[in-house]
Amino acid sequence: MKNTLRAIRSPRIAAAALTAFALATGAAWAETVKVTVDGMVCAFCAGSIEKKMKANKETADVFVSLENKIVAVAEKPGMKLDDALLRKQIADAGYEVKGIERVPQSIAEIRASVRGK
Ligand SMILES: [Cu+2]
Repeated sequence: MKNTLRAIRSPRIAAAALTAFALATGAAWAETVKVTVDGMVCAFCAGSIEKKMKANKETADVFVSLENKIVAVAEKPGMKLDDALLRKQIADAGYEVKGIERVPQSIAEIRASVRGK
């Protein structure tokens, strides 16, 4: 029991447990494309990337965190953004993409976790 509690405190295992719970209960499932971007230094950088991401027809919502170097893009239901296209769009705008991952979080959850730091 003690080990179980310790395991649940691990963020990775907690996330896995949440995933299992959401799948088991059929709760609304969110996946967000989380891009780590280098070179954003001001609100203008953030705004221009946000605008670019919003122009893609697959985009439902965008959240940019300058401090955390995050550009999070939510996709419209049933639509999928092309990672290579996002990479190119951000690079063409003059920023460096450090990584792209799909995370099991909504934009609101990412925003909340960033604010909580
Ligand atoms: Cu700037």
